[in-house]
Amino acid sequence: MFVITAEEKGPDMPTLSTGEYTLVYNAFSFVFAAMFATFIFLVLSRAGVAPKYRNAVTMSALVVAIAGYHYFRIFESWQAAFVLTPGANGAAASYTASGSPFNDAYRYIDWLLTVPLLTAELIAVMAITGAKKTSLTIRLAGAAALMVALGYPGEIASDIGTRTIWGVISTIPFLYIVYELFVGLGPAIQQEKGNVKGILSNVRWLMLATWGFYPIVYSIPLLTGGAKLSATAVIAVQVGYCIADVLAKCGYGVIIYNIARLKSEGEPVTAAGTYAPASGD
Ligand SMILES: *C/C=C(C)/C=C/C=C(C)/C=C/C1=C(C)CCCC1(C)C
Repeated sequence: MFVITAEEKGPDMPTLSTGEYTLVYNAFSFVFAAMFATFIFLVLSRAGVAPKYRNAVTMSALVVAIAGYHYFRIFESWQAAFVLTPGANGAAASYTASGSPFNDAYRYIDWLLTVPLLTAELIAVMAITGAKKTSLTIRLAGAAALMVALGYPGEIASDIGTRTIWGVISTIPFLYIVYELFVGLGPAIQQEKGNVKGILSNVRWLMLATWGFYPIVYSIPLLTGGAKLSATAVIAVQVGYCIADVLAKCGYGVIIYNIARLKSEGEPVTAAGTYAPASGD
């Protein structure tokens, strides 16, 4: 027999109107579809880029596959966390907590895997090679994993003080990533040619804008009067993360693919019209 402690169970979910419940339900469903569709697109398009850029496209596909799986689990967890309860005396029905916890860990495990991959795919599509490439990848992916791990204790905490402290600590590796994107990657972006230079430069802004969205969403409970689990806070956090994930994973993945395709235009093509195999890169 398992005994579930209050700590493991987590705080109870608030009561939601059917409209509020359905909004989050539909958001999860939409994100699942977007991840699935992006995965198929990337897998089908991968052969259209030169072999040396295929790793970047593969990583994009892995990101949306991992996220799609987790969204499916999050979706199930959301359904299990609520029961439809008829309203008393003719009042509208509502969704009340079932007692089964809504599992926030799926999201963080997803980020732990996908966020380092997102940084690695940016480097994979750039003209950085050798030791420099390895060291940048390790530093950026390491900082990304650290940021996610440090945010988790705050996300599951039921008191605002704990949420604030871990949020602040997790912001340190986040700022380091921003620094590397804008300062560390600067020289490598300057070496790129034509269109690619402009797109890569813009990708950094896309990353800053979409990634910057997560700490804002994380802070919503701090702004809504400290009640972490008010209906408004729960809905805003879930829908907010959904929007950010579609932009930061699907949107970003398609842009990385486009960069790979543009850069492939300069690569040697065989008589059969396919790209020559990579020469030990
Ligand atoms: C696909 C998922 C992505 C790109 C997730 C990115 C997540 C972040 C940039 C999270 C950052 C956080 C902080 C900077 C402080 C508060 C805690 C976090 C983890 C939400």
